[in-house]
Amino acid sequence: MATERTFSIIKPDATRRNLTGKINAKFEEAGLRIVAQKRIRLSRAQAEGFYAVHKSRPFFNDLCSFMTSGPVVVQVLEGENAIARNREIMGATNPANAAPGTIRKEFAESIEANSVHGSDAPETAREEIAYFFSGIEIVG
Ligand code: RTP
Ligand code: MG
Repeated sequence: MATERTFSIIKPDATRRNLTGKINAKFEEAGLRIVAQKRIRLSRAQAEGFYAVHKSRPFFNDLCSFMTSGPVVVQVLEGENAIARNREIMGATNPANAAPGTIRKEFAESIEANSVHGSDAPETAREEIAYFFSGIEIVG
């Protein structure tokens, strides 16, 4: 498997509790390199655009409100098999089902306020990276 890039968000529940460093340590310990990173405040339109795939789901409005409730840290992570590796480290969407040692098991507050986002496939990773970063902001 060649080196791969994935897109990550440290969500508002985690920035509010000052967990950015602890979450980044988990990525780095797992061999993922943070090749781009910025702290931003999502606008409603940016959140709705990012989660457009979920727009008919019952949780869509609450999710967009949550994602705009505080700063987020958007990131590009690089490494062997980075997309799957990152999803392993994040753990299940619902922290009640997340495996021990995962970010969501250790830090998530609820199924919605679950501390991190990670791309689920190569095509979504490419799209999500391009949604937030230009080429010169990514330094491998
Ligand atoms: P993500 O996209 O954030 O990496 O998480 P995921 O693949 O594990 O979860 P997904 O099904 O794509 O859902 C996106 C985000 O929506 C919130 N959610 N809330 N209230 C609910 O039932 C519910 N279900 C999902 C979570 O913040 C989830 O990460
Ligand atoms: Mg998802």
